[in-house]
Amino acid sequence: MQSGTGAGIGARAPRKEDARHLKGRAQFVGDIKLAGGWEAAFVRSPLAHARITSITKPEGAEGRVFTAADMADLKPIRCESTLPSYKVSDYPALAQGKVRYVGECIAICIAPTRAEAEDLAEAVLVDLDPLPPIPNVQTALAEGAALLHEDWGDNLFLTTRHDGDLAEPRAKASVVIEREYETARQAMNPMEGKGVLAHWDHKADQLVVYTSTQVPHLIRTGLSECLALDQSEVRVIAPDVGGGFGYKCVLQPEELSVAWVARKVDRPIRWTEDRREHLTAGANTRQHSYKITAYADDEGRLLGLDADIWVDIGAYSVWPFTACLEAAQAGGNLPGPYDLGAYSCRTYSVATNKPGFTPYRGVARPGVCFAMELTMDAIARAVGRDPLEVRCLNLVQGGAMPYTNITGKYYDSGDYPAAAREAARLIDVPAVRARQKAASAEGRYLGLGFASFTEQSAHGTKVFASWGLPLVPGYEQASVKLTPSGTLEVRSGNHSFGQGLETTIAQVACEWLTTSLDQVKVTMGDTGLTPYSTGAYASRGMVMAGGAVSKAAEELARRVRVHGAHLLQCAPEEVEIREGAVTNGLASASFAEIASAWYLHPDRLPDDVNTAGLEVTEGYKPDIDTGVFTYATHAALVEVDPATGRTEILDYVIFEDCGRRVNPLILDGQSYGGAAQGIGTALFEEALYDASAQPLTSTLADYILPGPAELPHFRLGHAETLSPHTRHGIKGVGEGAAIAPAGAIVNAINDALSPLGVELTQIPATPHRVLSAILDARTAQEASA
Ligand code: MCN
Ligand code: SMO
Repeated sequence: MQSGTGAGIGARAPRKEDARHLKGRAQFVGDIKLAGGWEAAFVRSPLAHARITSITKPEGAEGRVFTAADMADLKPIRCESTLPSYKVSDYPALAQGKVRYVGECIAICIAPTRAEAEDLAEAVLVDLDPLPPIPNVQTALAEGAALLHEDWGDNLFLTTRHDGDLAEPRAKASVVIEREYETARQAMNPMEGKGVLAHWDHKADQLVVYTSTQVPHLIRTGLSECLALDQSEVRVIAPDVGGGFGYKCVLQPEELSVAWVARKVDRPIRWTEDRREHLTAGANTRQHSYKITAYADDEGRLLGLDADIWVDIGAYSVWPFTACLEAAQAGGNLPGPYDLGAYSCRTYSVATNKPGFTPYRGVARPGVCFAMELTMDAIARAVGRDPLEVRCLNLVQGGAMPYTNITGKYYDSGDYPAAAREAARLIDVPAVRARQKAASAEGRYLGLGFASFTEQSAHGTKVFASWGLPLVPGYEQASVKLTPSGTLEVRSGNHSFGQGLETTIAQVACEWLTTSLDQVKVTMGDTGLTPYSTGAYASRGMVMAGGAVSKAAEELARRVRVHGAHLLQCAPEEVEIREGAVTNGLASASFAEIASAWYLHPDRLPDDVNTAGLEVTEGYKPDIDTGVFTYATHAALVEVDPATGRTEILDYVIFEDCGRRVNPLILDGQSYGGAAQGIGTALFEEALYDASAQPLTSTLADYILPGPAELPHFRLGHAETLSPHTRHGIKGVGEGAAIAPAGAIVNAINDALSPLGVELTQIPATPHRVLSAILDARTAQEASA
């Protein structure tokens, strides 16, 4: 590789996309204006579980209100899976026969403005015959429960089993820890809600769909399947996207309805999700329950683990990740970064009257990390040892790498205990303990907590195939070209939606072509202009799109050297690329001169010139399918006010290793943003439902997001162990920081409140929950006194 402008891998460069965002010049779905465009509003179910007995359209609204009966030619979203025991739930764009959650779409109404469309929606009369609601896992699994999908016979999407032999741990354990843990349902709350705008382009003879998505090529595949269009008849464009977080990596029913209606009425139709729609119909992630038995010896060495995990999936499988993903990930990731002798686990993916489960930053791992890390601390307390020492004893040791864990995950590289010790060093454990002691003397409650995890990133074909998905991601392609004026163009079918890929894939191209970042034009997210990509999720963007750009840029650099050497009248071996030019040390040919020769003056190049030209498309996959594992330890120092139950985070440290860091500035942002979301999971966010499965948290006054005042000043540390399996040794890390906060913070709360005999096992640790735990502990102590 070459050296040059300092814009390559490792540069702490400001993001290319920031200028337009800061100036308000970005273009989101809501900003796009198409002549004759109308807006859509949905009639949504007010009941969680009911049969639809009739729908009456308002008079005079012909051609402006559509129901499932109008859309007989539209196929439902159907997620097949090859996993045994899995049951398929057809997810219609508009409810058919019955509704299965509050907020499910029943009709789509269109009008010149959103306000008129909403008025129309209010005038649609829907008669519903209520069915017994299934608000939670307990009701769903109870004897004689009502059925969400009648033909299933029960309310289980899927059960999985990992049967290990726990006889030895049971016989040898001197400590047995039994715990139940609960995590709340959440909504993801990207700043920009979902949005979609569709129209039929008669010149291209194509449905053109602008949609706020992480996965434009996947949406094209999904839309064309459901609309029975050839893929060439659908073009999907993801413009600027204001955060995805997993919410925007699946095909949504509104996308289907809008596309169908736009084609039907032959005019541009747009739907923009509002916050209330998001908080109700989009409240669909994170909710797990755990029952765990851990067997340890008297040093705190974990000998075996037995677990049951329930996931509250909601009503439908989302495409293409299915209801299988969350529980499969939970069961596979519970052992986390630990070296564990025996493991048994059963998972239950349960259908309830709530919106269907969508992956959210961390996918299952925030839950399993919470459960595992609280269990680690419980073991430490039981054997009377320091929780950090018990962690380091149990973590896969650096010398054991690469390491295949008990669930078959292949940890490619790194030193997990070193990261835990570095986190401890950064938070300064002796100073923290002294501060805690001093505070305690004043009647204040300070606590320290740790959480460690691994983040499987950029996993490929075999892993996704093993989850039985209807569609298996594997590789990635990208195009790189020198324009006639000698600037660089990068095209990727992946997308940049806040995580900075637009800048970092440009940096990867600069690594080979040593041009400056503002000389690179990046085109992403348009199926009409980019090679196929399944998109950015599962922390795969940097490894996959970065790898493809790197391969293409390497080949382009080779061709540029050949042409440049010819212009300099020397051999290609005698030249190198430096600062956007080819040089032999004596003279140089600029990219502009080389491009000009190729495009406009072939007379300057040899007769037998390689006609492949200055445009290269290359494909890439890492040399293993099992993904590359980033890892981290988080450490939190908190103060809990026993009078109000409020927790304040006094200090927060993240020590992380994601292999080669492409842009350290962007990565700091990934840590801050991820950890902020993790703190929401730990302390604030909870989509609540009542006994009839009515959502109770439908505004941001009820659903509490952490703001700047609730967030600590994060302190970060890094190791950089290159992965042996990816280009440049890069590992993915986009989800990581969201995984550990709940474990670290609740461990810190439990440490703070241990003098009161409190052990919290449920998140979010709201003031109400903390206070109740304190009162319960006091009552229990008084009863036993
Ligand atoms: N990066 C880097 N060096 C590395 C790894 C990553 O510089 N070694 C940078 C890259 O800019 C990359 C980003 O960090 O784009 C995240 O890296 P990666 O792990 O490859 O994740 P993806 O690009 O696939 O992005 C998706 C990921 C996921 S799955 C969720 S969920 C999430 C996340 O990223 N959603 C986000 N981070 C987000 N950040 C923002 N602002 N908005 C979202 O919606
Ligand atoms: S939840 Mo991220 O889009 O994998």
